Amino acid sequence: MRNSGKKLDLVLLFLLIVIVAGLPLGIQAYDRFLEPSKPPSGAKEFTLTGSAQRGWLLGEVQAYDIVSLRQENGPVEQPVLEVSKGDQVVLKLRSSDVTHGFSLKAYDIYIADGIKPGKTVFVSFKADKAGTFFFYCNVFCGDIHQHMTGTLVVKD
Ligand SMILES: [Cu+2]
Repeated sequence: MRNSGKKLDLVLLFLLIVIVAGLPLGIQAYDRFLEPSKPPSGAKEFTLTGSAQRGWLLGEVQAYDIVSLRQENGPVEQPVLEVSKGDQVVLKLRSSDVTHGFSLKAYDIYIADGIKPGKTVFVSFKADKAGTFFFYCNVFCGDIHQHMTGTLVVKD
């Protein structure tokens, strides 16, 4: 009886180790699974991940970074994207928490149904106007919503 109890403990311990070790791998695989398609080759690609605490974060935020991101109280990020006139630009828009939105008026880009966590919204356009343009979140997402902006610089 005692012996079988110990065996059960070992089995449970083993299961726990498998779960703890396997979870990050599973999350990574899931993140890759969410990535639907490759952007056109030669395009300038940027990933912007919306955070209701930190604004637009440049780059990918993995699922396992999100918990620490929520605890951090860093400055609001306002990224600057630089491209050259004539470049094809691909934006990969993601959210790390709540539904965000995206608007880049100068290029008539307006994401109407939001950027939801776990989904990637692709925006592709040709940067045919030189100048400095602002993009922002167009879905109210919390305290920093008004500051959730960034800049696109298209060099001539
Ligand atoms: Cu937002």
